[in-house]
Amino acid sequence: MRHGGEILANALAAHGVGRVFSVPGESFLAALDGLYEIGIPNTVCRQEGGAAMMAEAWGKLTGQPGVLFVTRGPGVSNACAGLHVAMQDSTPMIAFVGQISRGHRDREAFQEVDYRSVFGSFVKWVAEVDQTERLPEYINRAFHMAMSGRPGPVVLALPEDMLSALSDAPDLAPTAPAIAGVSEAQVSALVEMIAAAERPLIVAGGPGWSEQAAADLKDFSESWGLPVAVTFRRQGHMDNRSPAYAGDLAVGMNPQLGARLQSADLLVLLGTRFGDIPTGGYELIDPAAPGVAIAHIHPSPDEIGRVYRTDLAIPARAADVLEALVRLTPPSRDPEWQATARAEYETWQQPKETPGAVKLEQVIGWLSANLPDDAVLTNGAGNYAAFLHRYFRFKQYGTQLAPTSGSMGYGFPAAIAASLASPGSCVVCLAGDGCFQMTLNEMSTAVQHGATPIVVVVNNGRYGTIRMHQENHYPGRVSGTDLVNPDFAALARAYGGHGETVVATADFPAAFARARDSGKPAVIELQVDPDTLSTGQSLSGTRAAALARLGR
Ligand SMILES: Cc1ncc(C[n+]2csc(CCOP(=O)(O)OP(=O)(O)O)c2C)c(N)n1
Ligand SMILES: [Mg+2]
Repeated sequence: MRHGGEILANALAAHGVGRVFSVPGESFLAALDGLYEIGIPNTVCRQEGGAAMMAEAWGKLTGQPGVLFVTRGPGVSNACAGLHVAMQDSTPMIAFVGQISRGHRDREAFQEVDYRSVFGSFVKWVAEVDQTERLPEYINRAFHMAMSGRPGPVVLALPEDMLSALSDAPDLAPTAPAIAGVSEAQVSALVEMIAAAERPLIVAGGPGWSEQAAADLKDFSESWGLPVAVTFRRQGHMDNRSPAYAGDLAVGMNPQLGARLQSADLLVLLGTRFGDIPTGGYELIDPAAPGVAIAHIHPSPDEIGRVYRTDLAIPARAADVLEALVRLTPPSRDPEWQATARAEYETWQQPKETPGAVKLEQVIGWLSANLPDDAVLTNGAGNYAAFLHRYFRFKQYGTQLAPTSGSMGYGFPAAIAASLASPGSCVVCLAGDGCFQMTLNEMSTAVQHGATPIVVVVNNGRYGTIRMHQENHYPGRVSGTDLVNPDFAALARAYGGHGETVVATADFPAAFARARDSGKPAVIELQVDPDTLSTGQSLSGTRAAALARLGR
């Protein structure tokens, strides 16, 4: 006989779970006991939001579900931020959450949550385990759901008395992965479409890629003479140094790449959902009248045809389609279309000077030129991130950890997870002053567990992104966007980390070297000119319209 916590921990071990992330609660003591018994490392965090983002980043990095344990009510409420990232980013993740005893249900007992109604559309699948002996079955299904088709987060609620009860239920071996294959006929149809097109554009994105898939995409696009755009925060899907790489369809994208997307006569959507961000809010390609042939490859048939009608639908993983394509002999193609796309990307990457003594564009340029190829870069949300997306060249798959969902606070916990996954490796988190303060309490988690990420905090003393929108939409009426900040370097030292403050661009390389050599989690505060990140040239038309509307 084993208690539910032991049964659960054995099931995790059977699924190859090498680490879990948690904030403890009295609701799942039996699960903690099971983890202790089996010896699965438990990264105990300071707040469930950070813990959930670490688990999500673990899922992104490894392709296997990141596993989280949080308590009921307040614990799971805090964890929502990370669950939402996993949902929008299609990341495999399983959150085990505590629940009140079965006999108290529906009385709104202490910290009770009706998980099925709360998480119905928030996560991919939610369930509550009522019988101890069915734990192995539910956990198998949780892993299956997190990984199948379009991956995503699963919430599994564990009533306290169910978890501590004894059962003689046997372990279950993991279920076989359900991976849709690609047929020769589908590959031939795709090849014909590409051969017939004059201006084909590959748009690569989505989850479930691999180093091999990124290498295949590079070989395929280079030898076939095809330009490749990647979607928002999926820049590691191809070596950015390749002559086929044309840039990212991000928020604030290169307008020339947007124009190229519009002028293409064939879009090969490789693994991406192709939503509002790569299409400029569905404006560059109108779902009602797309005006372009579309071949859509996605592991979930339900995502194909969801927003855009398609001419060729291949419900398969991009990796498998690329593996087939890379073996074929390419037809000849005019090199012009690919070469101009690349030239436009390189022009876009030329540093555009910002005001002040610390030039963020130069700092990112230095990182791009000097970090090892396998350095992992993370970020959350804010205008500072646009500099990373624009000026950094990602060289390998798995080197970009960033929320396509635009969640502030993500970069630091993601960097901790990346550092734990590969101890001693180079992991750099770029964070805004606002962004970092959402999860910087995890600094002590990093110290406790031996993670050594380097955080570069871009301090402009404001929620710069929102100030930019505010100045454009309501000129001269600033409110609610100023920040009074701590001394970030001193704070890092107080946590037992390394701290640096940089006030001139030229001082950055030495500060970075000291941070790297410290062998501790490190924070480098960049004191940038407030206007660096809040002047919205791209919105100047909006600003003019707003001024006219307000009669100024
Ligand atoms: C969790 C969360 N809360 C609020 C927002 C809205 N938001 C987007 S960017 C931003 C400001 C970010 O400030 P900071 O990190 O300092 O970066 P900056 O824009 O100044 O470069 C805010 C508040 C968000 N995306 N996520
Ligand atoms: Mg800021």
